[in-house]
Amino acid sequence: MTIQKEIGVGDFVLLDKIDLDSFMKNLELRFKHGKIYTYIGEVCVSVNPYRTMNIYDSNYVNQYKGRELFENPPHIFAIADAAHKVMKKQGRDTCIVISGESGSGKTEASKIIMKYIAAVTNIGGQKEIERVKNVLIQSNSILEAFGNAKTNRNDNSSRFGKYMDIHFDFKGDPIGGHINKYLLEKSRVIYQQGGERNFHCFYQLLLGAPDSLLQNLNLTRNTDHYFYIKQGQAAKVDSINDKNDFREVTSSLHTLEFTKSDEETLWNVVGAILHLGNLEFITEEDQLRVKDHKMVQNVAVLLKVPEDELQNALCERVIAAHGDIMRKEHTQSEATYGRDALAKAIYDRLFTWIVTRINSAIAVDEASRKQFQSSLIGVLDIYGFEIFDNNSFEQFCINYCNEKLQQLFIELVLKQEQEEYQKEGIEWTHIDYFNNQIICELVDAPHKGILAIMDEACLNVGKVTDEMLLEAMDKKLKDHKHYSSRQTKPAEKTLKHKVHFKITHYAGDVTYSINGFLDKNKDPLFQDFKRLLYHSKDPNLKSMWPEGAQHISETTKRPQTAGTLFKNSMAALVQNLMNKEPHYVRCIKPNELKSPTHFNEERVRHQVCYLGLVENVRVRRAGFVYRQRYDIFLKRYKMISQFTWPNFRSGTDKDGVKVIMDEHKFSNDVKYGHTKIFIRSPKTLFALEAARNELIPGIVTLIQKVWRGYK
Ligand code: AD9
Ligand code: MG
Repeated sequence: MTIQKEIGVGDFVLLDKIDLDSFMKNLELRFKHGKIYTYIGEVCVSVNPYRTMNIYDSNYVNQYKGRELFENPPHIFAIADAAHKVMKKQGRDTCIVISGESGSGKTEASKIIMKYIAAVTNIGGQKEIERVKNVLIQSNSILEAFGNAKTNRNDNSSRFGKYMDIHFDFKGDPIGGHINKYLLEKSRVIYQQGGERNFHCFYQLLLGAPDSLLQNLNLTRNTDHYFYIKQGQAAKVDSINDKNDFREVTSSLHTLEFTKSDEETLWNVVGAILHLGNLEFITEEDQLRVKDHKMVQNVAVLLKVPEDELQNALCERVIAAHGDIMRKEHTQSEATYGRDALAKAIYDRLFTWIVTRINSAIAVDEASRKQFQSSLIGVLDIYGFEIFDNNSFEQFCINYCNEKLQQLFIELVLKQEQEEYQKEGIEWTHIDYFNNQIICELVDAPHKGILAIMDEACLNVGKVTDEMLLEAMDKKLKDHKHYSSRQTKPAEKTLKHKVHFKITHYAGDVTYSINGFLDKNKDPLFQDFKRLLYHSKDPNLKSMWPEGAQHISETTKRPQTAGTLFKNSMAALVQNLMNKEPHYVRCIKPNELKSPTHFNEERVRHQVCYLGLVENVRVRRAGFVYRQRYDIFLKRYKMISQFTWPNFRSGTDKDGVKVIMDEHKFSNDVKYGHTKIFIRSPKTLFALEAARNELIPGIVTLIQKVWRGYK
C-alpha cells in the first residue's frame, strides 16, 4: 500500500490556530478528500461518508494491527486496536463509547470495530473462538431486524440502546460476551409517523419469507394490507432490500443455533402482531365483540392460546374485588387500547427473549473468566439524539440518554483532566465548556426532576391527565433555564390548555408533546393478557410471561415506571463505563440528504459545537498524553541514566526523574507536578521505552554475571 500524504491535519491538536473556524475548515477539507477520520489526541472524530469506503479490507487491518495511534493516518481501526492493546497488555477493562446524533454513523462504527477485532484475533484458528466471533458478528443482523427501523433521520435507525461486552482470554482472543439492551421504542409496533416504518422484521417477513411460511402464518405479501405497518406509507426504502435481509437473518439465526421451534416462535409472534393490528371491535346489542372473528382465530393459532380465552381477554377484564371475581366489559376504546398494549408487550418481550438467547450462546461463566484471566472491551452503540416534528416520551428518553453520555464525556475528558492539572499545580489556563449536568438534573433529580414529577402523577391512577401533569411540571420547573412550556391553543378561552413543553438540550431545543407521557410511563397491560400468554402452548412464549402464573386474587406490587427503570439503567451504564478505560468515537452527520458529497457547514458546525470538540482540542493541546507518579516512573526508567542506576540517592524521587529527563533532553516536553510527571508527546514516551529496551539485554547479562559470581 502506498503511503498517502496527509490532507489538512490528521489531529486537530496540530492546527496552527485553535478555533471553531479552523476546526471546520480542516474537517471539511478532509471530508471532501475522503478522509473521514481525524483525531483529537486519542478521540476519533468520524464523519459519515454516506458511501462505501475501501478502507476496511485486510490490507488496512494489517496496517493498523499492533501499531500505535500516531504511526498511521487516523482510522477507527487504530482506536479498536488501542482498546484491544490496553486490555491485553495491562489486563484492564476498556470500553469504546460511540456517540453522535441519529444517522451520524454509530452503528456502522460499532460493526467496523467488531469486524476489526474479529480480524486480528484467533490466529491459531481455534474452533470455539471462531464460533464466538461468528455469534458476535452475526447477532447484529438479528438485533437490527428486530430493533432497527427506518425513521425520518436514518433508514436504519437503532430503536434500542446496545452495550456489548466482549470477554477476552489472556492471549487477547474473544471467549464470549454479553449484550445489555436499553429501552426498545415499542410504540413503533403500533404507530409510525409519516415517512417512517415499523421495525424491519415485519417487512422482511412479508417480502422475503418463502410462500410456505406465509401460508402457515396466514399472511399475504401486501404490506399495505396491515394497519400496524402501513401508517408511515414508506414500506419501500431504496437503501433496503428486505428480501435479502430476510435471508441474512435466517442464516444468522442458524449460526446462533436458534432451533426450528425458536424460529417458529419468532415469526409466529411477528405474524400475530400483524393480524392484531387489523382486528377491530364493534358494539352490537350493547355488547362489545371483535368485528371479524377470523382475526381472533389467526392470532390465537399463532400465539397457541385458546381462541375463546383470547376473545375474552380482548373484550373484557376480570377483576377481583372484596373476595369476588367479576367480569367487566371494555368500552370500544379500552378494547383498542388493550389490543395495542398487547401488541407492544409481546413484541417487547420477544426482543428481550432474542437478546437473552444471543447471550446464552456466548455466555462466559465465572470459572472460565478466572481460568482465562479474562478482561473485556465494552462497545456502546446507543440511539442518537433526535428531533422529529412530533416528539414524545421515547424521544424524551433517547435524548436524556444522550445527555448522560455527554455528561460522561465532560466528566472524563474535560473536567477531571483540568482538575488534575490544578491539583498538581501545573500551570493551566482554565478552558470553559458547557456543562450539561443541569439538564441531566432537570430530568432525573429526585423529587423535582421531570421523571419524579411524572412518577408522582402515575401514583394517582385514573385521576391525573397528561395536561395536569404538564401543569405540575410547569409549577415546579418554571424557573429552570432549560425548561419552558408552550401554549398551543390560544384561540378559545375555554379550550386553553398546554400540551407541549420544551427542553433546551445540549444538542438543541426539542419540543415534546405531553400526550401519552403518563400512559407510556406507567406502561400498563391488562392482567388477563399476562395469564393468557403464560398458558400458551408455545413453551418459548410461556417463558416470556412468568408473572402470568399469579392468581387473579393475588395483589400485585406496583411495578417501577418505564421512566424510572430507564433512569436506573442509565445510571448503571454510566457507572459501568466509568470503571473502564474509555476510548471515544465522536460521529458527525455531514448533511440531512444522505449525500456523500454535501458538507452542510451549518449543521456540522452545530454538532461540533454541542459535542464540545473545540474545547476538547484545547484541553488536549495544552494537555499531556501520559502522567505517572514519580516513584513508579523512577523505578521503571532509572536504568537509562548513570546517575540514577542502580539507585538514586542524592534527592527525592522527583529530583531523580528530573535528572533522567534532563540527561535525555526531554525536559522541554514535560511538566513536573507535585506528585506526578506529565509528558506531552507520545514520542517522548516511546523514546524512553526504546532506551530502556536497548539496555535490558545488557542488564540481564550483568545480573547473570553477578549471580554467577555469587555462586
Ligand atoms: V441512529 O442514532 O441508530 O438513528 P447511527 O447509528 O448513528 O444512527 P448508522 O450507523 O445507522 O447511524 O448510519 C446511518 C447510515 O449512514 C448507514 O446506514 C450507512 O448507510 C451510512 N454510513 C454510516 N457510516 C458509514 C461508513 N463508515 N461507511 C459507509 C456509512 N456508510
Ligand atoms: Mg444506530
